[in-house]
Amino acid sequence: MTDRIGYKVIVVGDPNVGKTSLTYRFCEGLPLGHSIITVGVDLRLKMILLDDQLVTLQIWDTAGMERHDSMVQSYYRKAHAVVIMYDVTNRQSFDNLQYWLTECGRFASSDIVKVMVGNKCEEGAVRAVSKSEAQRFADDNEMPLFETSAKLESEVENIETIFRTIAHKLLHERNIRISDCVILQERPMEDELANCVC
Ligand SMILES: Nc1nc2c(ncn2[C@@H]2O[C@H](COP(=O)(O)OP(=O)(O)O)[C@@H](O)[C@H]2O)c(=O)[nH]1
Ligand SMILES: [Mg+2]
Repeated sequence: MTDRIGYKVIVVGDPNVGKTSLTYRFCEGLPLGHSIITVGVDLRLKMILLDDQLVTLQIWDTAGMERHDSMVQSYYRKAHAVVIMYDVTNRQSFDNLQYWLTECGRFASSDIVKVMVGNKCEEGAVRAVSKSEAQRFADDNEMPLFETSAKLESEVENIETIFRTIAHKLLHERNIRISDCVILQERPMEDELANCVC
């Protein structure tokens, strides 16, 4: 094993698509994961072993503040990757993917790694978005598409594949190597805490 590497991964999408469920399913299933709860953002850490490298993923979840403007910039700042989520049973959440891509374009680094995730894809779910339509949108925007269900225990491996794909792209395609916990030490929420009314 060589050096330790850390990446900031943010999860965006409409409220209720399952962002928290997905990150919780991924991070809390194994003993290495733990959460840090802050105002407006839940930050979870998860270590994975990728080609003999220990990679820490800092996964930022909006904690229900998806449309809270003052949070937006620090949320996107210095993110290495973004999971753009919709709910396959909710048409509006798919139609709003363009909004989330635009937000990424405004606030995130231009070379951010993007993956698209359609959630709530269980047997018997009443689909509002077909896989082929979602695939077209993903292809047009150069993102890999995953369909999953954060509700199902059996999807743990599939969900892990989403995050392993991200880490793999960052490490091998972009060759980005950030030493562990650099971002955590920056106290990114300071400006927003000063404005917080709670
Ligand atoms: N059927 C189904 N429900 C889900 C799934 N993931 C999340 N939910 C439910 O959808 C609601 C919103 O989930 P949450 O993770 O809080 O969404 P967020 O607002 O995007 O963070 C909750 O009632 C979850 O139990 C899923 O894969 N399938
Ligand atoms: Mg949430």
